[in-house]
Amino acid sequence: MKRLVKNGKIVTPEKTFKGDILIDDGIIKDIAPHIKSDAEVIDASGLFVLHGGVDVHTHLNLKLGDRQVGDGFYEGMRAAAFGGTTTIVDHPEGGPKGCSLHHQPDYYKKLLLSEAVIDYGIHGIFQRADEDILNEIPELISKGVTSMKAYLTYDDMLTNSDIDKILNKMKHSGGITAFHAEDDTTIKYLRDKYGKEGKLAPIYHAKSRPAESEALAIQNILDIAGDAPVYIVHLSTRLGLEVIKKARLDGKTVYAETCPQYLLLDESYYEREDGIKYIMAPPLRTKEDTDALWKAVINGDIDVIATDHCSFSCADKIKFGQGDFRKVPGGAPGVETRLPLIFSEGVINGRISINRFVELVAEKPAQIMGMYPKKGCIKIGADADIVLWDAELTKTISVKELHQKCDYTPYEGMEVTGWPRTVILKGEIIVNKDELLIEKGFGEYINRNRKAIGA
Ligand code: DUC
Ligand code: ZN
Repeated sequence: MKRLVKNGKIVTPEKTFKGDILIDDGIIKDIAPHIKSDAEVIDASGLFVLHGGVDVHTHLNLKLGDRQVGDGFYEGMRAAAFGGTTTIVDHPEGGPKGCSLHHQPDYYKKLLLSEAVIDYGIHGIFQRADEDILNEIPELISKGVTSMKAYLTYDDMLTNSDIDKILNKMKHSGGITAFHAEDDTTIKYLRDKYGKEGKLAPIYHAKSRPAESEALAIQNILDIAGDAPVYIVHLSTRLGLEVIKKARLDGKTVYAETCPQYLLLDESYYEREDGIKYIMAPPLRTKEDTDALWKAVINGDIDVIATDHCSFSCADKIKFGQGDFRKVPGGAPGVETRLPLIFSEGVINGRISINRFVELVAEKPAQIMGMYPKKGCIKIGADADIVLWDAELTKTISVKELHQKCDYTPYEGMEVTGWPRTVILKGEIIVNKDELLIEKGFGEYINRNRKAIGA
């Protein structure tokens, strides 16, 4: 089916220009000021034409023991689509003890086949680093899993020797290693200390995971990394950022991802009556941290804005953890609100250009995670993943209006300007105003390949 997106203002990281986009068979076939065609016309007059959002940090369908997030694959992807995101890369939970490296990506792939409404990749997860696991790395990468995550805290935490082996093997296999960087020793000590002192209110969640623990963990990784590429997920502190900046001056390849919650919310939220909702790891930080992260978003030190969408419900947070921050399932939803929030706070508030906006939320994540130029850009030959963006539409965020299943949003009541009107994936209109127009199974697995890019 041929479609012609007409009269919009097309936005790329380099420029904004008026033009038409011709789509055939799901692919962008032409971009020009005026295209004559018998294709079905999608009128984009008065709207910006952006590439669909690429969110490379979600946890849909996550299950940790007896705790399950609210948004399964379908609900999370539906929410993403309504928020203008057409591609995600999901982080699975750890698999059964002793399982292979392939286990979780294979398992997720199977589940997603019949559930997906947008396109997706799947990250790998390192739960140990023995010879078998290391030997699996090249094969898993050849199947499109070009990025794998290691946690420096939680149960499947790795030693420095493990990290060294993983980074080396990933580098030689063309993969990138993502790190959840929080120092486990510090956190365990402080959680225990506050527990013994009966300091169990949500604010102690933040105090038990201090900024120094993030900086220390990042420093540790980068000391080991040599010239292997490193991707730091959900950077939340000024101190962590300083470590990354210094390592870059020393020639290291390190990418930094942050998320809307670390730019827009701060630790004062833990003092509110509903402070339990904001328990996530890393925790919300100080105003000084949010200011430093915005500065890094503006000057290019932050590469990616993703979400860490992890939708444990408020009901479950209360059920499991009321009265003890250590028992609250951590995480917050955000996949639907990422683009509007960053557009509103970034572009409308004059912090960044619309061109930098698309770089942060689509192009750079697609590049780093090996999906470019199929995804992340409006170029001839790319998938026609396009959002018609209304930069004047103002809405007040309310969980009642969102399309997630999760029962709350951390951004309830915020007034936000800039929302998608129409969302197109591979040339098909998947969302128009308030309607999802495709069936489960329309979303496809992306066979990622880092060699194709210049990130
Ligand atoms: N942080 C959370 O709060 N939840 C899930 C994973 C993570 O990194
Ligand atoms: Zn995460």
